[in-house]
Amino acid sequence: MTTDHHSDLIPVPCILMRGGTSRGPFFLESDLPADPALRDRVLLAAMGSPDKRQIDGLGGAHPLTSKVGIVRRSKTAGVDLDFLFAQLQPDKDTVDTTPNCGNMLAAVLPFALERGLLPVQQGTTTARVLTLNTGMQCDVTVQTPGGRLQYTGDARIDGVPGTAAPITINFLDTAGSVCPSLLPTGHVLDRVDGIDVTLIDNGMPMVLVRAADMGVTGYEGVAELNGNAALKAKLEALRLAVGPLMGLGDVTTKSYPKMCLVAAPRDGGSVATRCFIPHVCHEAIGVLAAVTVATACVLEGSVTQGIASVPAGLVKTVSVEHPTGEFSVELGLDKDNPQQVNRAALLRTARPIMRGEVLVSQEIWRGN
Ligand code: NQM
Repeated sequence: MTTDHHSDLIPVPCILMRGGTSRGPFFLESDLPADPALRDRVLLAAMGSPDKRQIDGLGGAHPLTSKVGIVRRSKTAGVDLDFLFAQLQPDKDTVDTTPNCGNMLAAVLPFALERGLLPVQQGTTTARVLTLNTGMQCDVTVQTPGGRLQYTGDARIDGVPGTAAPITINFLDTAGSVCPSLLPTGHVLDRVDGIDVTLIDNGMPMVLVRAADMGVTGYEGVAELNGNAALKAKLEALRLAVGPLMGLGDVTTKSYPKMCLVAAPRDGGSVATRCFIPHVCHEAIGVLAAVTVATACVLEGSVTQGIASVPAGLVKTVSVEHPTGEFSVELGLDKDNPQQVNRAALLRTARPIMRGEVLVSQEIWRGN
């Protein structure tokens, strides 16, 4: 344990990173307590949870800014980095390390290079990252001209102002990340309490439902949807009903499955979405949520059939519309079985916002 010369608080080194449309502190695993229960209490204190405003910590009073990344050099052959993602909530004392987060994942390699876990290459630097939450691997490439990390650039992702250097992520194996398989019920379409749903996990456990079947258009703004208590109650009832069907058990206190309203595209994309993660409407869409929605769009008979408009070909870009723009996912389909998605590639940006130490009380650090 490091003691602080200035005060009775414990300094824990971290870098506050934006990863895609999410933000949170990144830690080296070795800078946090090894015991998971103690580690989680330290993370809650660092983020200021539980408290709606997270006034006593780094959290940004929203699930998308209540995220934490923990990184180490990988212990797995052929893999460079291990990433453990932790989802906290502003007003709850939960630390969920079950699902992955593709947005925070985009910040893993920049953080690792910042902290010297891997050497920076000339031109670009690519690393294989294993997400410990889901056992999933991906290749991430960042811009490193002249052997130096470059964060500025021309890449634009909806949901983040301005432009930045591109970070590409190639997912290698996403099917059944938390659920037992891609389609945990064995069906592309299920009917639950009289509502058609597609229960699917290609990187994120998701429940896809037609917006019209929930009494909305699917083009409403985030504030309007967040203010629709009747819709939220219906979605939550559906979520609790499908949890066991998806092999997820009782999901009452879980941050998954995510609920996604789908509608016909309106802005030249492939499908329109409004995602609840799971109780607050996402300003955009999660990375693996977008991969999962895009996958449903190529499966014959899913709830997106007759709604989604997907280009032909074995390599296709599916443009997932969301409240603040669109998210393009490139899918590679199996040539012998075009109903099978073999790989997914996408673009993100990320950057460090602040390097430093987050301070937590000694009582919490010592587990008193
Ligand atoms: O689906 C939000 C986000 C996410 C998750 C959420 C994510 C993903 O946008 O891969 O990125 O679904 O809670 O950060």
